Amino acid sequence: MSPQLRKVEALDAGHFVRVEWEDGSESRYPCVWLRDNCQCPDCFLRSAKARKLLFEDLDVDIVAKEVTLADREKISITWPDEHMSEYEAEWLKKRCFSEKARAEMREDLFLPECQHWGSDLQLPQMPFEEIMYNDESAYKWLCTLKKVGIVLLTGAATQQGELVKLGHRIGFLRLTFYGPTWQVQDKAGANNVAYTTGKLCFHTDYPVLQHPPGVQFLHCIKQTDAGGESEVVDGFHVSNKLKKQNPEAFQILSSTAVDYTDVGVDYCDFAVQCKQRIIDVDSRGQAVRINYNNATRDTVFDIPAEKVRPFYAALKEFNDLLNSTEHKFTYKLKPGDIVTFDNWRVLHGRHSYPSGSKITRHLEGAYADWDVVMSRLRCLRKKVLNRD
Ligand code: OGA
Ligand code: NM2
Ligand code: ZN
Ligand code: ZN
Repeated sequence: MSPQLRKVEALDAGHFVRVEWEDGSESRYPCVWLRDNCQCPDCFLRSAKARKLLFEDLDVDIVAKEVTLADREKISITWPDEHMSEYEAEWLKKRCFSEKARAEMREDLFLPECQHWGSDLQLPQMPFEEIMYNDESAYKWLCTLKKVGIVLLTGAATQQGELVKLGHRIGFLRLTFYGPTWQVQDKAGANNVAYTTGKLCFHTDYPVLQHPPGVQFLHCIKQTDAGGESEVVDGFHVSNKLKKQNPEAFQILSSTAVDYTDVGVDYCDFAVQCKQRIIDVDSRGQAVRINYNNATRDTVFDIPAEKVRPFYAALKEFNDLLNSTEHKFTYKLKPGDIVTFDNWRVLHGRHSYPSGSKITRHLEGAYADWDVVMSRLRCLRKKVLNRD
């Protein structure tokens, strides 16, 4: 049932419109915002769900000339130039400016809920088949990926190409200099430390890119008997721990711009450089992205010499916390497994494995952007919950 209106009035010399709802609650809307968001065909292009009104044509001091309750489900406003706007109750209710309504809308749009974990992680698992063909399952996969940061998909074929299919399922994959998908295996003259049999300590992929891939997929095609285990750790959880345990180290890692470099040839030749803070924080100091790959951290370090040792000390603290048994979770991929994880949050590593003349281990990898993944999540939600 759509919310019902009881009353509407102009306030503050016409700068605000106040509506009263059937349940006695009220909402206040600034007139400049109402005029800006007029839904008439002159102001709004319905087919694109986008504003036609030019900002040049918006009077930011506008006041309502007349406000009326058209019926219980609509208000109308006449503006000083006689332009008329109508707003539906349901549309208004969703856009209420109260703290509570805005928090609800924020949650709906961005699913900010984040469940932290340590070595107690119950690695969420779903059959690959199911998420490929069932929308409810795919929706659940992406919700869990957002909330927990990692989901293991099982039962994929043990050949290349499954990640391209997964890419089509969400929309499209993120192309990088390592190709549309890439083969993690021991390579002669490896152009990346990942393409050796060596241990990879906890890292996020590709901090050398200004906008590192938000989501990573690793599909196990072949797994070695000895070694090659995977490790993951919740970078947001560990960042919180660091902030409590050593606020100064946290401050250093969340403010120092670290140089990253990646030079070589793969999909095409490349010479990438970037500065990133190892712990990216939002305006409230909450970690929102970890940018840490020790292999691609540049030898060039563009900070004053006296700040170098304190930086290393801070990074050592963080690295130690990442590796504490309390925080890390170890598992081993089986052929047909696809681990999908939040590359902005979850750091991953792998144990070394014996090298030899034969390829004993092969993962296919791919990236996606969070924009694409969240877009698919919202579209699936609309489909499975039958709503907008
Ligand atoms: C990588 C990586 C993990 C593995 O290729 O960046 O982290 O298990 N690989 O080989
Ligand atoms: N690979 C796996 O930051 C990085 O270099 C991560 C990327 C080679 C595509 C590794
Ligand atoms: Zn209009
Ligand atoms: Zn990696």
